[in-house]
Amino acid sequence: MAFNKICVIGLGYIGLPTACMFATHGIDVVGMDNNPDIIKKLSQGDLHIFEPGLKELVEQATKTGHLRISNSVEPADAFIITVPTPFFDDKKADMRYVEAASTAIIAHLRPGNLVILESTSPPRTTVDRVRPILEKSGLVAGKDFYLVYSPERVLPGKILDELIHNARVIGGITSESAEAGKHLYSHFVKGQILLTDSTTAEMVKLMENTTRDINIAITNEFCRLADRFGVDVWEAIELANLHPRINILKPGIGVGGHCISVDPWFLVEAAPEESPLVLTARKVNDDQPEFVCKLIERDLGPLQNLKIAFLGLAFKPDVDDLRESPAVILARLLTSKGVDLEAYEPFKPGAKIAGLNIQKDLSKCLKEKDLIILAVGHQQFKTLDPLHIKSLTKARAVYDAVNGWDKTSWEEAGFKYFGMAKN
Ligand code: SAJ
Repeated sequence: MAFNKICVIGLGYIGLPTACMFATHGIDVVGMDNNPDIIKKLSQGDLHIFEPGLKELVEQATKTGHLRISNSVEPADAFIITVPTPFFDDKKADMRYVEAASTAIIAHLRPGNLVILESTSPPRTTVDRVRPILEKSGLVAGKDFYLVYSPERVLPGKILDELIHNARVIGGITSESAEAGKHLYSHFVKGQILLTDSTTAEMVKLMENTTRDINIAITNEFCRLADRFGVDVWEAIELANLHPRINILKPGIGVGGHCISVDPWFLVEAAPEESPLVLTARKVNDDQPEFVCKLIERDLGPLQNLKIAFLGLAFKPDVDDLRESPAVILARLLTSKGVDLEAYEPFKPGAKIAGLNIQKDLSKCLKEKDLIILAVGHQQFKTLDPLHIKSLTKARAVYDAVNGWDKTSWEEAGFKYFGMAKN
């Protein structure tokens, strides 16, 4: 089976790097997205997202002549669906993008084609939702064309390296489908390629992200307990982690992004009776911004009319993604308390978020303030020099919600330092 041309549907954080990987490994790739702004930007050589090394990779892929950007699906040997799977307000999976992408393939599907779903999806999506749509073509999945679920498992911030080196799970609806998937991904994947069925592969992905969510929930709960008992949670975690079988994660202001804060809901929706722990972890992590807001209020007194410089809006350090960001939720909570809050996000200075004041310039953001809150541990925030910051602001207090700053240095520079569950 030869894959001379593939069509990647959805050019976001996963689709764009994946399309480029194939193009730089000699396969003709049509990268398709139906967002005109994305198409326009990419066609001009600009990127709509930030990921280390991605701009260079897109340039490299474009130079090879193997990558073409388009606003429609085209006939190909393989189709890869990398569209978002968000949730609705009631936390039920919104599968409209996956269904639309599958529908767009129908007219182009030919015998011998391979269709791969990479988007994180509820269990049985491939067999129960994608398969019937594709079979409207008159072709039978597993007989006339191959159908695979292969989860993306790359970490934002390390996507390019992990795409190549992570183990890749390939779930076929038949073993021939899985083999076809293996054949395609072998073009660039250097990690192990492991074959299974599509529903197992869907579960693998959901289990990974749910485990991480639960591990973060317990550390956030430890943070609340440590605060209650006057314990420095960061010190306690460091000591506990010296145990050979313990690895407690870092507490924070909550869990965000488009993956870990979303995917566990797919299990809760599909089987609520079997997933009480998953649901509880979700609730703990979703409540964390509220908990942090209460701590700030307790430590700083009434917040009304306080002028705050709020550093960071991304869902985690050193990424530009603001989706489901707990920093945005915390900033909104503080604003709702009557705080005069101005936020600064270096990875998306031009971001516009309803109800939030966003300043494009760090110095201007710091200028006439009473308090500085460190909400995201971006490297460029962690390395700020307290003495230099002192010269830029009249604020003399900092609240470090992510244990990103050295208490002594800030105190020596003349700031009152408050840290979440930190002595
Ligand atoms: N977080 C903490 N404490 C920690 C680690 C993370 O509060 O110790 C928070 C982060 O600040 C962030 C959230 O959790 O708000 C998620 O961050 P993350 O770095 O744990 O994960 P993501 O969402 O960037 O990427 C995850 C990864 N999954 C796992 O590590 C199991 C990645 O491998 C997946 O490919 C990705 O989800 C995805 O696309 O599903």
